Amino acid sequence: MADANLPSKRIVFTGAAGGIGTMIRPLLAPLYPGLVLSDRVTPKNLQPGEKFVAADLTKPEEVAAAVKGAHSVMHFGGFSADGPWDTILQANIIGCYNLFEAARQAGVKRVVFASSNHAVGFYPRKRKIATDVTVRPDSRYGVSKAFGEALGALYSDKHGMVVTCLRIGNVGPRPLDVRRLSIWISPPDLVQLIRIGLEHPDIRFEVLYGASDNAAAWWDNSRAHQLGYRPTGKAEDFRAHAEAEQAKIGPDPVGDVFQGGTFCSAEFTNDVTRARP
Ligand code: 15L
Repeated sequence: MADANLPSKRIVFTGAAGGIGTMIRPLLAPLYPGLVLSDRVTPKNLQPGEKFVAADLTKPEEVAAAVKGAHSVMHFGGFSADGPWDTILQANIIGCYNLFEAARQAGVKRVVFASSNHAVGFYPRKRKIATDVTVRPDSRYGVSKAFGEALGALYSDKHGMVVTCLRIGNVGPRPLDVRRLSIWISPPDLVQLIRIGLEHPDIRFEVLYGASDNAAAWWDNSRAHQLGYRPTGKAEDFRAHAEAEQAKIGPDPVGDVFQGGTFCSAEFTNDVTRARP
């Protein structure tokens, strides 16, 4: 570990009341006693000993108050699916800017940013991609995640902030369908990646894929492995379940071609053959 005192330092976790926050809070609590949860609303089942500070990401003064005195921030807050432009603009564009800027002003050393596979969702499933590919967002949401990655690069290069962007696939106890066999990540594996972002001494700016050890992976996550990532989740262990669930879903001539699935087919007006590189 780079900093033996890190666990007791203030680490602010935005979006703590959301789906991912709810899954990983119990795993983070014993690792980081200094963790401070943040969201617009108080998380359900807040445990004794869990600290919480309310903050609306669209309000710079609330974000500044939340990150004051923080050593690190895990930024998982914002809108977690595609939505109307104003929703994405407020929560994920303005909110993300407010977070990075407040973090800079507060002297925050590290940010782990919850990016998404939807920043690169228009890559075809047939292609294996590394983390240095040009972004190909599949939605306004995907664009907002690419924006967050770009902000992270700016604050790293210009201000020396240590930033790790996790292009998260789909977090949960098991893959939900055939697409998720390629992009699933278990909660403990996601926590491993967060720990790398918070603790690894050699990081300046990184983009890593948030995926478990999936045989059907579309992503080359060798950089994460270089940094010590050893995922234990294997999507193939759940193939029968994923295929059974897939059988309940009809074919999607657009979404089935691209990594982003239904995020690609939603509002699609192009010809599939033209969209495919
Ligand atoms: C995401 O980025 C979303 O936050 C999540 O709700 C899922 O849709 C996931 O991607 C996915 O692609 O399965």
